[in-house]
Amino acid sequence: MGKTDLRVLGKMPLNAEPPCLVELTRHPITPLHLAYARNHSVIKDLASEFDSYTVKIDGEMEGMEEKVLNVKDMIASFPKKEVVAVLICAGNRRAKMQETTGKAVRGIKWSEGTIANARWAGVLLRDILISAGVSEQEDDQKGFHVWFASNVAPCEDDACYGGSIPLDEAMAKDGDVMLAYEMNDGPLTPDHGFPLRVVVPGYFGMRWVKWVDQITISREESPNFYQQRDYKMLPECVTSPEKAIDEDWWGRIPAMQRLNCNSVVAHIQCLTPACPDQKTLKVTGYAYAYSSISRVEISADGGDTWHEVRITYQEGSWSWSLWEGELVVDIDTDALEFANHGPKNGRPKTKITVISRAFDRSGSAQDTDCRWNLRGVGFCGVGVGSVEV
Ligand SMILES: Nc1nc2c(c(=O)[nH]1)N[C@H]1C(S)=C(S)[C@@H](COP(=O)(O)O)O[C@H]1N2
Ligand SMILES: [Mo]
Repeated sequence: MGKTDLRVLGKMPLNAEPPCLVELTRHPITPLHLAYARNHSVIKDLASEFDSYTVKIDGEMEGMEEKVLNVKDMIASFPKKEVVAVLICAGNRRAKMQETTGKAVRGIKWSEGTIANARWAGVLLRDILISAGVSEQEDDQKGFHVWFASNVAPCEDDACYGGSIPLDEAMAKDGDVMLAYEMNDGPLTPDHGFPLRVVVPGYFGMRWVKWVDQITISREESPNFYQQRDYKMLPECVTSPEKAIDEDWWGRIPAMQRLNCNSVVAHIQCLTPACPDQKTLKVTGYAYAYSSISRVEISADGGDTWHEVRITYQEGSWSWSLWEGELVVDIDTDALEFANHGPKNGRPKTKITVISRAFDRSGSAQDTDCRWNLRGVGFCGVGVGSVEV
């Protein structure tokens, strides 16, 4: 699948992420060979079924009639819309949560690479839903949800893959929720959902249903396992899967939907020092939020003082933000020699840790107090990187 550049965390189904954040963040638009793969089922190659591939649309909303849309006709008859949007797994940074809290989390131990900023093209879901009779009146849409399902393969925990989003999100006049058939200016590849996948800019990846073939309007959220029994930030007191079920925590905690505000340190480079007891560090990373990023800050003293960095890339409303900044750090050489009992291999080394935090356009800050949760989802503690100087 051309995914040889990824670190494979699971072969069957395929789950893999790019191994190097320096390489990942070098590209504003993530090239396909660095786009992570997250699957709860086998990857279906539907190329031979393209001509007959259909999406069924139905629902319990007044005025709707069941519709079966052939994908080829759909692509030909609805306007093409393009959007740059970042796709992020809710389990991104799971390993960091475990490392930071010292408590085991359940799930694939993703590092910080389950994120791909891509250019998507497809048809607006809004246009499709209107053609199926969904009301354009906001009042009529309240309380409804749009279910997406893929029936092409059985999944690990359910007969099909599914999820839902609130209908008003899909119908928003300035929204960009789409059924995409292109990624980075080419047709979707089988692993990213060919021939059709849902793209929900600003929402976590599990709602971006691949190989989508069914759309349903309902007063309830999707009953699918991946909406109801996974992808929820359970409270800290829920320490086992049994407890989650016995005390009905899955039923009580809302499903994760919109991206939280988050930042990650990708790389720290030590620039040539101006004087021996000072180091200039160049720090780079990424950040994202539902309402896009307004500011990112870094600190080399554990958060006592923060320095704003430059946003070097941000595109439209839904992309990730790439950032870079310089920090001048004082090194106490006397203390260093003492701590290391004198220079060993030429000169003593010390480890400098840099942390990051982000702010979004709505004024919210990254929730860096982020706690442990059983499934290790939504981790947004400070971004952390370190370098030996
Ligand atoms: N049909 C289907 N759609 C799916 C999934 C899946 O397992 N099956 N995984 C979801 C999850 S959890 C994520 S994070 C993204 C990953 O998309 P990618 O593999 O294109 O990176 O797809 C989502 N859509
Ligand atoms: Mo995911």
